[in-house]
Amino acid sequence: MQVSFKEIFVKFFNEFCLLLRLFLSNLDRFGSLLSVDQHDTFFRDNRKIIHVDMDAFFAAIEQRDQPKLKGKPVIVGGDPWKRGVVSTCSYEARPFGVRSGMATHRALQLCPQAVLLPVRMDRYRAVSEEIFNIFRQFTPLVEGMSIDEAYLDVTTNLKNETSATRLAKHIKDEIFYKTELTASAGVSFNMFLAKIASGTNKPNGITVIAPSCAADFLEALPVRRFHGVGRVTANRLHGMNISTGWDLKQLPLEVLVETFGKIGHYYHEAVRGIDHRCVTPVRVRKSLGRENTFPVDTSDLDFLREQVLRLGLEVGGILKSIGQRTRAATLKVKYADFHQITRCRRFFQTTDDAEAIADNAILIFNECAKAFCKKVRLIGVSATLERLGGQTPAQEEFDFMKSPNFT
Ligand code: TTP
Ligand code: MG
Repeated sequence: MQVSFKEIFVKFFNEFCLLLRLFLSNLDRFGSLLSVDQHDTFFRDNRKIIHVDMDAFFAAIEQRDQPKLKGKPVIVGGDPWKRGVVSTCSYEARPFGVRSGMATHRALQLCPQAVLLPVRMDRYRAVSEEIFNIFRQFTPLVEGMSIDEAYLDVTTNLKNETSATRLAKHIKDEIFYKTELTASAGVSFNMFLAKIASGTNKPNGITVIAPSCAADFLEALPVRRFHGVGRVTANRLHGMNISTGWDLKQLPLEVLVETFGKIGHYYHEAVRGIDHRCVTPVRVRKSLGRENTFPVDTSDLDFLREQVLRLGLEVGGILKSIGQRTRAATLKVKYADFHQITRCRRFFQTTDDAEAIADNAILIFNECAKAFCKKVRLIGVSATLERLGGQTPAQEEFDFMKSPNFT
């Protein structure tokens, strides 16, 4: 009996499909055999992610170190007479309207009985290290986002615990046992949802967004709470009569991209609970920036231009010294009323030339300066770091804004 090539091919193809189906239905068992990269790819949509964020981190450490401050409004921040700003405050100060980033002077007007303490960065860094060591007892897949927050991929974990919720409780308990500090945790199947979850029930809470609840949760969520939707975008959305996730979901992708540019793709996916990012233990720094808060607000354009030039040269110098190149420079301007703008300009090719970076920053400054309507409080210049493969990150502003606090 003669067997044709086609028949052999079909037989092999069927066998292959069967094996593939068997493999996919047993992913859990195969998981432990996979490398970290393969693990991330295969489990992308079937993962268990925990986001942990410490509560009132700097202030809570101060209250722990000085028990007499427990239960009292505590503000950690800069000198009100030197235009200092609030780094954070204890939950007792929050009902008075005190917030991170506001002028300390204003915060003390809102809550005069608050105890004001200076920032002790070394102390907070040491506690942060303790907390990250605890995270790594549960999984090696820990991605730190700032001094007090991290994502943990616990799909498989060092405790062999199948419930991510139980694990989150265990992590919180361990943090409290070792540091006497509380944390809030969010549990879900991707990073975007885990982050929203951890902020839902603060302080000292756990929120779980299971796959079956994600759509309802996101549809009811105010747009302002979507990570990446700032005040300006939220106002724009409200102007379009869009105030919840459900409203946002009704907008077609084309409209979102037309209205908001590239970030429209992100909104389209986020509101559907889609986020394929993997928890990456070593986060590559995306940008490097320097900024200056002036002793008095100013609208002196020559002075401001000189500052931009100086900051641009400084950033370029650091870039060269660490052997990095940049593809874009960003200018940040904070007005006297704390309203802030960032503008980015790309180079034709990557550079590490300090003068080119400074020139680019000046060009942006000259374009923006025409529209300066208020006095300026702070000005900053940052360079987007070149990534392997030559890609420029889409959201470099986020890193830029964070860097001054954590460097
Ligand atoms: P956050 O986690 O944003 O704030 P928090 O931990 O104080 O309070 P929450 O319970 O809402 O999470 O930031 C962590 C620390 O980073 C914070 O304690 C102080 C510091 N920080 C600044 O220095 N400047 C800032 O603008 C912000 C937002 C934080
Ligand atoms: Mg926090």
